[in-house]
Amino acid sequence: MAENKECSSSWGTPFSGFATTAIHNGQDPEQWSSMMVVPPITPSTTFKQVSPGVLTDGYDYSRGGNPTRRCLEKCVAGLEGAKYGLAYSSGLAATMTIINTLKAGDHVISTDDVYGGTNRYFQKVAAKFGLEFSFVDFTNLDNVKAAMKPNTKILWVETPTNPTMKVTDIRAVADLEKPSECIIVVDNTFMSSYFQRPLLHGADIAYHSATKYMNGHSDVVMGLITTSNDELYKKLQFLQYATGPVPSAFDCFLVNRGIKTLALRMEQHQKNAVKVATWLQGHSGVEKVNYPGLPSHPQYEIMKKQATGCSGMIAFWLKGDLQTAKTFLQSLKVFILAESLGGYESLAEHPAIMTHASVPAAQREVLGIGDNFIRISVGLENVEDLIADLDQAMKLAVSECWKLRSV
Ligand code: P1T
Repeated sequence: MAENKECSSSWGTPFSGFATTAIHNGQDPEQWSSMMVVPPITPSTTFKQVSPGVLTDGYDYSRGGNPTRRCLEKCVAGLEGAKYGLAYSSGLAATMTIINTLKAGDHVISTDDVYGGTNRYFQKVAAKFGLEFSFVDFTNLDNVKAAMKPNTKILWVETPTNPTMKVTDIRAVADLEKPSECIIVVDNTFMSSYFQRPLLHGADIAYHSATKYMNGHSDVVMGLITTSNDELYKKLQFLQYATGPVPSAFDCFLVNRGIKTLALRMEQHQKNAVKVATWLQGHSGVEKVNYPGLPSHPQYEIMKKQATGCSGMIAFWLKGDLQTAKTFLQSLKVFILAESLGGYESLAEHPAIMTHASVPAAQREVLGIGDNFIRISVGLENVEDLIADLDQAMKLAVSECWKLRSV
């Protein structure tokens, strides 16, 4: 994997190392009169003005800006090697804000295999306002070229994809011929800034559902956007203020704190996931495993080129049917059967019934999100316990499957 080194931000001290940036960027004690080492939670919604319109530190009302939020926004900008960072009240609020930069008649080409909520927002909400969406498989860029139109304004790339873990070559997308105003958004949720920094590969926006790895503790819902494009930043900041999907100061404090251990957490997620994916691959009850950190993944070489490692997300297909999958998921004792991902705890889910139920059934079938498809988020527990848990659930699922067949 490529080396994970340089970070810088025009918003804070540029540090050369990722962990140093995560711990110090935007956190300078000098910004507070009492020299606090840990940035304070600033719940105040409003700030006293020196005289009408004359502000101290640029704050007037917390929807427009808040000191705790600003610390987080600076920190994440540094992590992505961006000039600017912006925080929103959820990943989908950040999605909505990016889409709000468009106007009726504009066209978006999206990765076909995006998070179910992103698909639902595009097709069931944004499309109502006259925006047009095409969903294509970005693993073959001929599909993207064929879908391109003069009014294409956004290429929405989720890589790896949620849930089947397909990988897109970000640089190759950036090199495509496209209309002059067309931007590339990369949903970096599954990688975190630690393993992949899309702006360095030509993307205009790096996006996160910070609910996942960036926070890492499954106790905050938040979206983060970074960009180095001045004009785009102004639009996104204006929309943050004008439409109001902002996170609370407390949530900003928590995510800013979660980021301090991002490097350590991601290393351990990866170590555990490589062992779990390898074990799954060797199991007779498993039909196929998609983990981009293993050479068996179809886009492993692209992954090596553009990322410094791989997270705890694994997609796999059981040999069996819906009952096999249900028995497997219900039998897990350490993995928790729940939506979401990227926290310290291991989670498992059934995308067709849970996170991707809103994807039209025909599209789910094409994507391989079927009855026997499982997604897991490998957490930070002892990996031996995780494998033992999968093993006992697999035994029960396989025997259930045989029992049903013999009836
Ligand atoms: O849940 P929220 O913070 O609004 O983020 C939406 C989102 C955007 N992009 C990706 C790749 C995501 O995975 C998500 C949220 N995903 C889940 C809740 C899930 O279980 O897949």
